[in-house]
Amino acid sequence: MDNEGESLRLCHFSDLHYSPGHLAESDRCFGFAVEHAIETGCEVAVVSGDSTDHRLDAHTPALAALARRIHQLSSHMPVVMLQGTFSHEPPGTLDIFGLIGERHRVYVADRIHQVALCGGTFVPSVGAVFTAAKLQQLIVDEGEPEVVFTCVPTVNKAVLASAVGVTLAPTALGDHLSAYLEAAGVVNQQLRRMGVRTVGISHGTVNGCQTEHGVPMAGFDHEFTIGALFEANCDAFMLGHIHRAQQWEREGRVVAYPGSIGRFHYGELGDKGYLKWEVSAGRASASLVPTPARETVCLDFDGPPDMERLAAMAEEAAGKFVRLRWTVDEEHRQVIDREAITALFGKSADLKLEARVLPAVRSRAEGISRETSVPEKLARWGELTAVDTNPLLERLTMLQTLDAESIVERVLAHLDVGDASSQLNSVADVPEASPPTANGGDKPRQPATPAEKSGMDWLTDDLFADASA
Ligand SMILES: [Mn+2]
Repeated sequence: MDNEGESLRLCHFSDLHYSPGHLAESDRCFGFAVEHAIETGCEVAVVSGDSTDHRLDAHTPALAALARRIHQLSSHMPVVMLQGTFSHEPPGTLDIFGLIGERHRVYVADRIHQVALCGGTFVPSVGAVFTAAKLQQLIVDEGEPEVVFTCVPTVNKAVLASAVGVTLAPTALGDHLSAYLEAAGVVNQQLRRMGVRTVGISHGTVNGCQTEHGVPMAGFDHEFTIGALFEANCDAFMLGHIHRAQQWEREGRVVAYPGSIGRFHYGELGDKGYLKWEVSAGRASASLVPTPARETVCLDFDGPPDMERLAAMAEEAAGKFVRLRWTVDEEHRQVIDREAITALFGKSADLKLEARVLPAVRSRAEGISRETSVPEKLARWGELTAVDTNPLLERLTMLQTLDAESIVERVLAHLDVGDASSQLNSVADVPEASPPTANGGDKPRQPATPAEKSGMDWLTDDLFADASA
């Protein structure tokens, strides 16, 4: 049959991230998408990587749920599943899906190669691309393919690094992939001339694309440039990995990410969904069909949350997933009533409270560290605390210039002088030291130390005070 002008309807899902934690979100959204694709007459399905979120045991309900959806799809159309990020989808995870096709086959693409879909059968290339001879043979044996896929699953950077060296690996990856895409481009151009549709499938980052948080991905270690992808000469290039839907068009050919099937994190921008593609030789279009992804609301307060504003926001956040963040100084952290806030958002699907407490930073003596000598530091401290530091400076000089014995002698000498003057100054305040005369026959206490003699108290009086001052 001749495909020219006739378009094939493909459904393209990506980043399903099935896991116990995401099961409800993944399955509500992927379930919706699968049913929608079947109802609206899609003919071929593509899952472009990260079907699972991490290593899943065989008995995990999430794995069974995913298998059920793939099985459901395969009762209506052939399915291609591409290997995604290794940490999300350990190599080998997809193998089992190759066994569960119902009326149609489920094809697992876990190496760089091309594969033709001919009358419902997947015929893979032996090497990285089809040779001209093999293509001729294929058409003779099976008839003209409905579509030929160029598959570029996640490349294991560790393997590449061991081959080309760690420093070269990041850029070597891009170089290797663009060399491959160029080679595939030659074959795809041939196919187009024959009127055969060509579709690329890959999982990776296009330099300059935007993440789900609106951050542009710019760097030299990304897998692709948009130019390299168009070099592959595919009518449609179906991408996974980036969770935000976006697309690029050049001369009727389109490269697109559907983004993740559901909303797995707070603050993700834009609609979630799957892409419905119309692909004919030399022309493609993709439109996003939104899935019922959960709605998230992110509230941020610089300071304690305003309860009146929160009450108003809570009304609108009914049924949604709410994340409330605030930043407060340490001394205000007790002001926030978490229970009252939780009560306000009782109608929300979930409430996540995240407090950021700023530690109190007090400068004890500003500028003290800039002074170079101890006397200068002391003087600075005195300035800041309004303390007369002159007496302290005298003592500091003593400590710095005299030995312990001389200091003691000096102090004692002061105290002896003080003994005389204390008769004038201290007697009234220190009754114990007053002459024991008319005290009803009590035995007079004998002053035992110079301090007691001078009427001073070891605990409270300044024994070093200059008594003559
Ligand atoms: Mn992903």
